[in-house]
Amino acid sequence: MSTGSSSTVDHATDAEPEWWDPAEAMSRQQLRQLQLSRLRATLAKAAEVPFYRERFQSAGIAVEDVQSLDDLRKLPFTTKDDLRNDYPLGFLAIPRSEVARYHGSSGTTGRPTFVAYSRGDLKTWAHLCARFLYAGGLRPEHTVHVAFGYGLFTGGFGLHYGIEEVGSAVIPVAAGNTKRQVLILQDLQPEVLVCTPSYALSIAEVCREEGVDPRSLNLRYGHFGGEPWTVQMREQIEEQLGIEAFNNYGLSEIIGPGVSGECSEHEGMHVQEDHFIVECVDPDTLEPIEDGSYGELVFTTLTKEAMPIIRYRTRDIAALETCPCACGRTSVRMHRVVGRTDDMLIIRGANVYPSQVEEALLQVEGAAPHYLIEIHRPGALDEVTVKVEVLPQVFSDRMRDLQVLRDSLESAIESNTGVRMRVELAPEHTLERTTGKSKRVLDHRKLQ
Ligand code: DLL
Repeated sequence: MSTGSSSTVDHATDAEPEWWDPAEAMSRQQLRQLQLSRLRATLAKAAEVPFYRERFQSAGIAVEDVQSLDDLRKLPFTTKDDLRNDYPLGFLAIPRSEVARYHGSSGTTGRPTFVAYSRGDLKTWAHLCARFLYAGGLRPEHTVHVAFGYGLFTGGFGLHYGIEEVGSAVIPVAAGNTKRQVLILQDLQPEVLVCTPSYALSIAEVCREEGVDPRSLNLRYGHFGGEPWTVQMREQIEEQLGIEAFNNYGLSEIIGPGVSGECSEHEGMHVQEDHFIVECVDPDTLEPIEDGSYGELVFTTLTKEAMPIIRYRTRDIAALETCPCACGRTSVRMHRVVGRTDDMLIIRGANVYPSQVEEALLQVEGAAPHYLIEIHRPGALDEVTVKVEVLPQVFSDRMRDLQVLRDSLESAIESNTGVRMRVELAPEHTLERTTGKSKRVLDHRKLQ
């Protein structure tokens, strides 16, 4: 059984393998043994990085003290601030001469957080992306349109090499120039689309504007990730593009895309546990959260050479599921991310994630999946306005119908979040579109 980074699929036979790498279906016991030995090797490597050496010392922990996976809990967490404090490359565990590539976090302001990859890391990364793409229907005979940014952002290059490892053809279109995307989708007829979920909707919209029915394209599957999206958003994408949509998750600090991805059961994203240990903790107490309950995800890398990371606090809120998946993969699955702790809005004392607003909006017929949440505090109390675009056929109707729609949206939001928000209906195309990660919140309280 292979657990390494090379492909084990035999393309010479006609029988279609169930998974890309048999390691995806190893027994839990085998997996735990593998995790422990990889964890110990990772800790030995990390202990050569001054940051971890000091952290381990001040926590009074030696690498030899880690005798079981439970001992992981004795180790300190790593945060984004730790990476920022050791900017640019304080976490590097190999000589600069052995670095094969750099990427960066997607923050648009301030300094990026750089991450480095060895040649071995790049192979592992391609392999992990190949696994989730294969689980979501990608086969060597397919052509894939990649509309993720190629650059410091890990989306474009990460998926690109995964697609090549499956043996499929890749069209590296990159993000932007949406009319050109439509042309390429029409002319090269790819079966698979890869981008952020919000950009998939923008592509569908521009298709229609160009007089092309997005459902008439040759697309069959889509692999979307890079930002939170709700089940309702998935339904919209599937409906508008006539495809089956798959979710995949990752973050640059850990490797990029490839940390987890959905199989065709759509029952959560399989965490690639032979390469990462995942924990779910209460973001306040940092105590473990039971399976099925929501908490902050924490990842430890097990095979990263250039930048091993121990117990990285992602700020992403999700739940873990350990019950077996019908697909046969044995890994833990994570539910879709509901939001980030730093995106959580505290409105009049209540905690609200933008995804709860999205869920409510898309349950009401007539609302388009384009919205912006604006928060002001004119006096003592927060006021929230949700601007939402309305489908064109609805917008041209009578005033009274618009009033009814607004009331329904306000009630849906209130029942989903517990907070009353004012809804402002906007005509089609009045809210800004993005080609990458969408911005759903404008918090004027922070701008004051
Ligand atoms: O967004 C890596 C990636 C690229 C994943 C393409 C999937 C596809 P960063 O730019 O470092 O890396 O941003 C990581 O994006 O902590 C989450 O908050 C969010 N995120 C990524 N994928 C998902 C997803 C890439 N499927 C941050 N659902 C993460 C929800 C996601 N949030």
